[in-house]
Amino acid sequence: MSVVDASRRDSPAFGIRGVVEGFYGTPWTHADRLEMIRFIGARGMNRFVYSPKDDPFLRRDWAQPYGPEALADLAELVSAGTAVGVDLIYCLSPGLSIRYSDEADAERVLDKLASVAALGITHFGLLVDDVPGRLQHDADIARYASLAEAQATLANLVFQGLRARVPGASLIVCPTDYWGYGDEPYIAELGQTLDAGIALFWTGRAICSATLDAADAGVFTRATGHPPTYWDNYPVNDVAMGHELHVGPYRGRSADLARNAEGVIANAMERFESSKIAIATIADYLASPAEYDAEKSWDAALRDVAGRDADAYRDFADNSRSSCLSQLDAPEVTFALEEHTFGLLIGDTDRAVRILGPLADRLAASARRLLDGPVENARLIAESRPWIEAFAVGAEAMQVMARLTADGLLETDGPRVLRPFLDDLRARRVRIFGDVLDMTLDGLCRTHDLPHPQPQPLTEEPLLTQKEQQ
Ligand code: 14T
Repeated sequence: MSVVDASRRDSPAFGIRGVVEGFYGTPWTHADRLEMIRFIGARGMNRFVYSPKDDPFLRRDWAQPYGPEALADLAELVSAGTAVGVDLIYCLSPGLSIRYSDEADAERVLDKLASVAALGITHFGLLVDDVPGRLQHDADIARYASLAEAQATLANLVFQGLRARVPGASLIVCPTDYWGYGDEPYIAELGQTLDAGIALFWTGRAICSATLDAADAGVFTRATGHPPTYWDNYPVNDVAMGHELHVGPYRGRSADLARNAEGVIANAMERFESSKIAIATIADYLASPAEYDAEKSWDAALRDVAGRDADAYRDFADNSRSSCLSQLDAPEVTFALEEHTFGLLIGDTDRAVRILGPLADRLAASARRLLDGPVENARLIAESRPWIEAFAVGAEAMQVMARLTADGLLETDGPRVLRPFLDDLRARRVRIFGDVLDMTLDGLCRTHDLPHPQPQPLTEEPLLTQKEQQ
């Protein structure tokens, strides 16, 4: 038996592998959903979790019945999924207003789920994430000792009702506290009270977890009695992450995670086309965690999604790696800038520009290619445009840095010439090049002989006026 086979046996692939439309923002279109189902099905994933946060029929107006058009759309998602091996998990989020103690409310949940079960859906989710962490209705406070007890009671009732109505139905619950060590009192009580057949979502140590591993999954499993299904908040970039574009590869998930976890569902970005890059790498990891090579998978994903612009897009995306998953935000530029700084410090101008000069030229050319087109995946570039435009500014700043350095003018002209680039980059409010370019430019814009940074005139004019006044 080969080494690969042995490692596969030790770290089995995941049973549940999918994507969730679970971001805050404008929901994807129906056409997008169809396309995503086909995209992930072609890559071996088997679940599409339907949970757009801003769809009123799922959250605010959860009890409201669907009209015929919405039902027809859902039916089409189901059949598209069936064709490619992807099952839909339909999720309802009644937590904002539901009375856990009210059996009529439980019936309303069941009626809503039954209305989509009629379309062939058999997997369901009951999501109570991002709702108040305490009971609010007086009747609930009187009836239950804890939020966990109230939610588990409702989920068990719904699960039994589903089983009676839909043969082979499954239910997964997303808890209110959905991240942490996995053995906190709330999640432990919820898990222990839930019917053993109900699955649980969990995002790991944090809302967006840097790592997921089998040891943590084991803690969760022991405390709750249910192995976690990870709701992995990558590549999603909503709420406070809107300035980052998550187009880097999947990282930090251990090769043996499947030992103690049911599976992984990746939360996507509202930016649909851009999400495909990370999702393609996630599909590779989930199919074979032990063999997953993040950079190799990423290269293939970039070719898949960006087509013949993959090299140019890679130059851009290599500088847009900032996320909770990534230690290095911009590896190649970081190296070049470190060399530049070191060359300056040891008085070796040639060394200072040797890496930076050609790299800056290459990145600037890639930026122009992506911005000026024509490009193969126009939607990808349109979604990424604010970040690519900032990338172009940064690449040009590095070209200017290299030229000033080569001409021996960096110290005298640097502050004046580079300051507008730094201000421009900061004003764009998108994260690109991590911190490294900002810090380098900031350092070069400070004049060393002055103890305090001097306010910079916006134009030459006030300066002339000052001189004239003297
Ligand atoms: F369901 C949960 F597992 C979960 O992660 N819920 C949301 C999710 O839909 C959202 O996309 C994600 C990333 O921002 O985080 C959860 O939502 C939040 C997280 C916050 F920190 C909403 C508000 C927050 F302050």
